[in-house]
Amino acid sequence: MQPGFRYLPGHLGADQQRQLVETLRLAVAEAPLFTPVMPRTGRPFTVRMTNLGTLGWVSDRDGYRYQSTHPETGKAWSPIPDTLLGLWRAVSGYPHDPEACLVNVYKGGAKMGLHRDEDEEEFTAPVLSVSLGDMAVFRMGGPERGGKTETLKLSSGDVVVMGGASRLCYHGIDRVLPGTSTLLKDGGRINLTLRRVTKP
Ligand code: MD3
Ligand code: FE
Repeated sequence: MQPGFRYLPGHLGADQQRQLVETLRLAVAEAPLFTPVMPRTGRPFTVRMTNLGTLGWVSDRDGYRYQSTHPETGKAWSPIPDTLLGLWRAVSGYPHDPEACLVNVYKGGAKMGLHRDEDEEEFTAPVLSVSLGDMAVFRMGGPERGGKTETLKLSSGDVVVMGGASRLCYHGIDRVLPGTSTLLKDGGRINLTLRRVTKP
């Protein structure tokens, strides 16, 4: 894997995972999941999303961007819960708090194609990912599209920190493996990514 990539398997225990899922249920009640569409084509993502924090990532026909309000309700996103802020402060190595927590929900055959996270202004901050629910096949490449890639299975409770050179590398989710976790009653997977968007 690339320098700056840190894999913390099982970093969150079962109780912390259950507590996070409960917090997310409340957050989703305030800021419902939406289906983003690709810029220009309007092709829907297979992943549904919402956000927590002062800024949230959205994608629609006009493009990708961060904004302070939910695209459908127009309301501000709920705050990032203290447990996630504590996790960021403990493992990010970055001296300012995250502004965005993107919540990706994978049901059925949902997946995420190879892409780079480059809509932020602050690339010296890592992206921190938390996996919940069914296992996923995560694919990680290098800084150029078309380069060599490798895969890693991400399980519920795993934390990944993408800092340094890994921060701008291509990555995606090939597939979710059904029936590999009992955390979510209806199955599927939730991924949280904490991000610093603006330069402090
Ligand atoms: C490597 N999410 O939301 S998390 C995304 O599991 C995203 O839902 C995936 O890619 C998911 O943008 C993967 C792991 C991850 C997140 C950000 C990265 C890996 C990364 C940024 C740079 C390099
Ligand atoms: Fe990404």
